[in-house]
Amino acid sequence: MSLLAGFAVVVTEAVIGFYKKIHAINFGIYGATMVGKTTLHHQLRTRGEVPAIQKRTVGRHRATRKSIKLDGEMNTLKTSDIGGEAIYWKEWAKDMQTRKVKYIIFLIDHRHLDKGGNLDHQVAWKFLVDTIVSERWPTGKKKKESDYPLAVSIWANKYDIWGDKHKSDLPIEKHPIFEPFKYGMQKLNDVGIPTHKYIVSAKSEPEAVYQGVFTMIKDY
Ligand SMILES: Nc1nc2c(ncn2[C@@H]2O[C@H](COP(=O)(O)OP(=O)(O)OP(=O)(O)O)[C@@H](O)[C@H]2O)c(=O)[nH]1
Ligand SMILES: [Mg+2]
Repeated sequence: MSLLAGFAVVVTEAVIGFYKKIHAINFGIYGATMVGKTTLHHQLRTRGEVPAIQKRTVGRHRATRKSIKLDGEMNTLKTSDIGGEAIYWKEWAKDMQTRKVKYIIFLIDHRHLDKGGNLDHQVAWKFLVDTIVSERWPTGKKKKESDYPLAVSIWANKYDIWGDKHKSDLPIEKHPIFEPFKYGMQKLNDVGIPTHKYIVSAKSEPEAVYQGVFTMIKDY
């Protein structure tokens, strides 16, 4: 490669890098209380082991940017931490509407596997899916094509806790932890929104977290 061509490559890469730094992709992170949403936000902000979070999130926090790097590649996300208790779910809808969220991560954990009667995730998931597939926002405003997300991913979090107890030889997509969410995924697919499944430990696996985010951006 000539010196000039080499210089052009360096400049192009710098421009792409700069663009990716200032151009943030809107992600929405939702899920029932205690699933690990605040933990995931910490992991996106500072790579490493996240200290245990004691406090429940109240309401909707201002959206902030997080630049994440993986294998020399960079992406900048914008996310807002919102409480998972049912009284805050309307804030998820507001977050999607005001920021035109492009990618959604719905976090779950193993509580429904441990206790079949626990429906925390299923009820929250139904609310989320109904809000997404609806032709109108809860405010009554009609949605435009650009108001729909590009993809929705279910992340089964806290693998470090449940991985051994709920071992499965099946591929990730077939793991029983995702079973109750099938119908909702089908509803999303029916309106043209692709779905994705992922297993992770947001608290202790930065690499897996970043890989999950990069996969969503690349594949959808
Ligand atoms: N072992 C383990 N614990 C986790 C993981 N992710 C989150 N936790 C713990 O789960 C608890 C709840 O995590 P949070 O991040 O506060 O959950 P949240 O979804 O923000 O909860 P709300 O704010 O109430 O909606 C905390 O004690 C975390 O330390 C994980 O991957 N592994
Ligand atoms: Mg929280």
